Amino acid sequence: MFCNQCEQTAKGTGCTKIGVCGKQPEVAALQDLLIYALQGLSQVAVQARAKSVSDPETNRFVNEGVFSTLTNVDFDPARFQVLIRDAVARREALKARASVNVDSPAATFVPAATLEDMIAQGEQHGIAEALESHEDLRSLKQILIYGLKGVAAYADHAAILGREDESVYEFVQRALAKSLDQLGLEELIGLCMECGQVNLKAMELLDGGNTGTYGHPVPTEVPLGPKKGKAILVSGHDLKDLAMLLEQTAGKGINIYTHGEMLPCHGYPELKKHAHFHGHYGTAWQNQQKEFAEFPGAILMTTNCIQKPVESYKGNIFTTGLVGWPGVAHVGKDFSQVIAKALEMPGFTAEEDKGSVLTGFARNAVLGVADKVIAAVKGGDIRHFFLVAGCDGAKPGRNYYTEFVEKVPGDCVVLTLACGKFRFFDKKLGDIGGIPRLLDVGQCNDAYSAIQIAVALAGAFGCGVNDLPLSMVLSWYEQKAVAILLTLLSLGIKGIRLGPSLPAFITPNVLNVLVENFDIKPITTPDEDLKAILG
Ligand code: SF4
Ligand code: SF3
Repeated sequence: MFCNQCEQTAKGTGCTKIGVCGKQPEVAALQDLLIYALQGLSQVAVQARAKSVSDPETNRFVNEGVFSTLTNVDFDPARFQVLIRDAVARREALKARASVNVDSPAATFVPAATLEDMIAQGEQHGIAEALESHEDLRSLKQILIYGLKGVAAYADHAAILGREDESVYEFVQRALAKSLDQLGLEELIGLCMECGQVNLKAMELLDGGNTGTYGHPVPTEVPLGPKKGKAILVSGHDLKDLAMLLEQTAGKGINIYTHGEMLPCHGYPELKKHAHFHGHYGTAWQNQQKEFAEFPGAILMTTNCIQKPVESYKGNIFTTGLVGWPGVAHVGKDFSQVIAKALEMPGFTAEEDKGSVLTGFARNAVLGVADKVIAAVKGGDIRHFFLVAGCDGAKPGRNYYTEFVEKVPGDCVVLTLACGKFRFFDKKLGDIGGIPRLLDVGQCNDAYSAIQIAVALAGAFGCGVNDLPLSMVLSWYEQKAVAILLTLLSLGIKGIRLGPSLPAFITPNVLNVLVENFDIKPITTPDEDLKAILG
């Protein structure tokens, strides 16, 4: 196997024997084969679109397939086998429907009859040498394909809430199809920038879906301690799954807790109205084996990031949607099995006070007090804003982000989003004239919200985003972060600090291009970086 798509890749170069994430070589091969099948399907879809044929179901299928290969989503070989066969069946159906004839190897590939032979096929279509032999061009193709995984994830979440846009599907398929061609440096850089723009659109669609369905988040205090009683823990990113679970558990004496990226859900009016939507449990994804083992109720995983469940809770955890782990019960949108498990389990035996955190500072809430914020900046009360955002992960170097936030001077405000916030989310940083110094904007996809806040502030100050007293200190782990980084670069945002380590798939030459054009830099130490930013 070879996989280098995430930040924890083995030795900082690539997982070759087994994934550090727990991905088995056969799953890696099947994921590669699925991408290949989707590239072939996309070649056909591009030709079909040229004849004004676009199939809504196929469009959604392509994104679901791509999303399934994102880190920590699906580890189940059986599910990939089905997706690969489905991709080929849809490809042939689309050829017939649009009367197109594409005879490339990817568009005519036939999956082997057995799982074993499919795995062997997958090994021929890896993301490494087979994709492109020139290392800088391969680097750019990997950036593009990994970025597409992030776009597909956000677009899929948005589609679940009824928000779709043909331009997103068109790009994902065009880029997948093109990734099989011989492309030059300029063309690949252009596609990566376009991927960033399309990701902005996907995040906008998702923002519209989330706020349009559940209202604009409002500042909300979320308890970190449990309530006495039966419990269900919901992890992942999917608001609709949570909403359905809240409805299905109403009046059943079960309290619902968020985990990881679901924390910001507490701020949405249509979710927080449920009296049994209690609080938040645990921290980021990489601590789940310990934290889930101690949770006395059922656990529902709605998207990434699932980790290998340990025996002690394997019978209590359920997956839904695109998430999968072999041997873990996969449920649809009827959560009766999850509810039955929660009722069977002891639940929390006593109430415990573990303090609270604030969430709900998405664009509407922050821009609602924009006058106050602008006055505080003009009056010198707020010196600088830091967006300390991105993924969490297991590496010790990620303490940088905790220390950085601790060391941010008292006249500066920290905006945060995504699961990296768990490095500092419960710090009491106080406020500046009533404006909290730590503002949780939301999930990773709420990078859209943070961008809107930055654009509005730039408008108010009559300057560009790069001229604002704002610095971005980002952490990455999986491919949604790649997509967000491409979005920020495509918006011309400069001087981003990135850590904890740079992606293995970026070659020195590609890094040079990024440094020259965007002044992107690796994090160093909190003291040095703060000094460089604030002087
Ligand atoms: Fe390795 Fe990350 Fe790929 Fe998992 S997703 S196999 S940890 S590079
Ligand atoms: Fe975290 Fe997986 Fe990236 Fe949504 S939950 S940010 S790592």
